[in-house]
Amino acid sequence: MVCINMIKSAAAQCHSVTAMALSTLHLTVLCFALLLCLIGGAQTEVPPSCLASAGVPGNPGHNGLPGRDGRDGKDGREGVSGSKGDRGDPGVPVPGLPGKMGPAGPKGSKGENGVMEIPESADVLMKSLKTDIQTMGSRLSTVEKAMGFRIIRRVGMKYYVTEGLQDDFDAGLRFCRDAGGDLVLPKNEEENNVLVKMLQVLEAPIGWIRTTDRKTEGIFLDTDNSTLSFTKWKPGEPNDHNNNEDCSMVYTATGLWNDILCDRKYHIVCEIS
Ligand code: MFU
Ligand code: CA
Ligand code: CA
Repeated sequence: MVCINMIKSAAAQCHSVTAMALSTLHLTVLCFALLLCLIGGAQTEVPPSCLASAGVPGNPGHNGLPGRDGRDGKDGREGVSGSKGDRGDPGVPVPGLPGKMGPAGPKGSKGENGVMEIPESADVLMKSLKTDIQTMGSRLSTVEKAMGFRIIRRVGMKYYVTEGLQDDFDAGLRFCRDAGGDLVLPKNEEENNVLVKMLQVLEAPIGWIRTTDRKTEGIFLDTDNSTLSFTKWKPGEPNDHNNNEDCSMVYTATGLWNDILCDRKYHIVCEIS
């Protein structure tokens, strides 16, 4: 479009300034512009008679739009080496995998026939463990028997137990043996005191103890006929009152013992050990 306007302007000037003497420079510029327009395919109506006239150059056009971004430049030169880094944390030692198994060595000579034997220390340990297990089993059995009673007191390695029942001496013996124990027979002061306290709980003034002179009058023994290692007879007892007292009891009030008729009915306390 600029080109066409330029030629039109040149043509207009042709008619008015044909007679004017044009400088050689003007003529050259005009013809060059016209030639460029014709090469670009522009449709013009340039008069054939005006090819020689030249116009005045127009004003510069406006700035064009910014071009597209160029391509990336070449890589720069390699930089200077950085300073040495800090020492790393200590590594965690991890054992390596085992190596491959080596080739089999030569076959050894036949050894002597051995004896199947557990090392001394293991043998001693086994015996100790068996003893411990037997002891625990025995203690557990004792505790389980005692647990069948309403009132239970431990004294040393024994349990004194009672259901608070009253009966004659022989019924008392059976009752306690049926429960896996025996009618009580204190073997020391501590046991005698525990028996007294249990009778107090039962509010019983008297309780049976397991000793008689049925075998030999005047000689009080355990029911297995063994002699007594501990006694606590009330002064003057046993007296075999009316020549008819072969069984024994303890007074709750004093803890002292007395021989008495075997068919009396007193509180029964058993011992389990
Ligand atoms: C004492 C005791 C007897 C009985 C009697 C009533 O004899 O030794 O065992 O208890 O009293 C006098
Ligand atoms: Ca007697
Ligand atoms: Ca008596």
